[in-house]
Amino acid sequence: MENGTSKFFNLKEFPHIVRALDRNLKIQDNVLNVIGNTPLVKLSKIPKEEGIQCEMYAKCEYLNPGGSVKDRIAYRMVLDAEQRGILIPGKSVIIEPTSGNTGIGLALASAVKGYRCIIVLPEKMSDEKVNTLKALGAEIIRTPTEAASDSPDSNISVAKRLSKEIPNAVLLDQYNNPCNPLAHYDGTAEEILWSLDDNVDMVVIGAGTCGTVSGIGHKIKERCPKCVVVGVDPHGSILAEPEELNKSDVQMYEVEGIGYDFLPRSLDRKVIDKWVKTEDGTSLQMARRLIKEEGLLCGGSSGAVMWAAVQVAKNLKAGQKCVVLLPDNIRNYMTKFISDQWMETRNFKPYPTNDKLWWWNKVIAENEDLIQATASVSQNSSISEAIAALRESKAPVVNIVDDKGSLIGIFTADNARRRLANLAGSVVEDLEKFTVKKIYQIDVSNDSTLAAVSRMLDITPYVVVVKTDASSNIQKPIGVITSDDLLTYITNKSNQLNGN
Ligand code: P1T
Repeated sequence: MENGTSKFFNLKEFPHIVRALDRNLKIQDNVLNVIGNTPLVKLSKIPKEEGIQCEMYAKCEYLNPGGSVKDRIAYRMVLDAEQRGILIPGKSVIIEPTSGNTGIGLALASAVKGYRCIIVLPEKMSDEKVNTLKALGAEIIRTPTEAASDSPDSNISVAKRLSKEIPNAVLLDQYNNPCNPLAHYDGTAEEILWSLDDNVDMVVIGAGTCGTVSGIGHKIKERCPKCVVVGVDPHGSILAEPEELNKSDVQMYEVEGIGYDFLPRSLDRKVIDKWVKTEDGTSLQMARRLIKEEGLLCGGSSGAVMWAAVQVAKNLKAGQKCVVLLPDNIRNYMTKFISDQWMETRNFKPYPTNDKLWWWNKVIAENEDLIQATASVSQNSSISEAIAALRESKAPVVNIVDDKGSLIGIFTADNARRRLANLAGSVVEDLEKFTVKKIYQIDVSNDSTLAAVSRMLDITPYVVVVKTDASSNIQKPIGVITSDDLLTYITNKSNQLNGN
């Protein structure tokens, strides 16, 4: 320090690493200009650990400005509709059903170009996507995850209905719009072929609308016919072929963006040589490995694609080239698979061990005094009845049960207030709309430990306790545990152990 100011480095003294500037434009007109031209990055650790002989490359679509591969099709659909006079800046309203990323791409284009933008997405999709959309100025409508695509409550049906009701609305419709596969036929595929001098042996691509895999597949078949095109589809979806592959008990999967319950027009199974079915646990574990071992800050479907690629690339020889497309960014999942607790509470990762805490491995019994008793109401009850039950029981949740007494969800004051505040109209007396179905719960019939409860309480205010009857499969609600309950239990028992 001299005279109160720090002495800055003499930058000239240091060795310099100057990379060639190979970008063609020094200044971009707007951020939409930088969509595409994503890097192809060689993978090193994972292929080696998995005993893969061939070279593997990641097409880093997550580096697009909106954070996903879907920026490409969003911008392409907007440009096309503008050229055809369907979209008029300052006048038209863009409405789109999406799992979020196409929505972010459209909201990005809308922000730059001046459109009102309404995005309809299922509840399953992350709050991080919703917050990004809101920050971009989009309006959000959420639909039930379990609604089948052809039901009136699905995001696709709601978006269609709104596009008829709202003046000047335009539904670009990624499922039926040729610009979706075209963006990849003209863009993504050309880039991959350019990077590898038209010499690719395998491409592995996640399937949602299937625009990416069909568009790339078509161009690859023309220019590099030896290349094997692999589609990646989660269990619980019906996109894969042969159809037997799609037989599954899976009702809901966590990985966002891939899989559907119908065949979109933007799917051309002809150009897909092989399908791999994936599951949540291994997909999300692989996404975490891509981040931790390769430094690629990608999302969950990237993990599914990489897991599938590891299975099929085992058949390729040294010197052959396999491209894995990573669709979206870590940002969409900061409170989901990036969180250890989120992974643990879904059995995708073991709970951490802790030998220093006497209570950590304690198994919870049904009659444990740390469980607060809760009241139950039938799913046919009114909101007023649920509120009355909440008041009377003094526990923070009321169980909502079916005719057989099996738990289907919970009612909480916090959630009810939030939903009321978000309702456009007057108070709705329909308990279904106020039922929280995504709940953190432990089952006393499964030897659940206090470690599980403690880790869950890191990410939720209450853990619901249930007991499953092995023969009837009925989930009987037992009660609830809060941080307060756990803390009181631990301190009381610790005092007893210490003889106080
Ligand atoms: O739609 P498709 O080109 O098949 O891309 C599949 C895909 C894979 N991974 C993620 C994270 C995605 O978001 C998607 C597709 N997303 C949408 C369909 C959407 O509306 O955002």
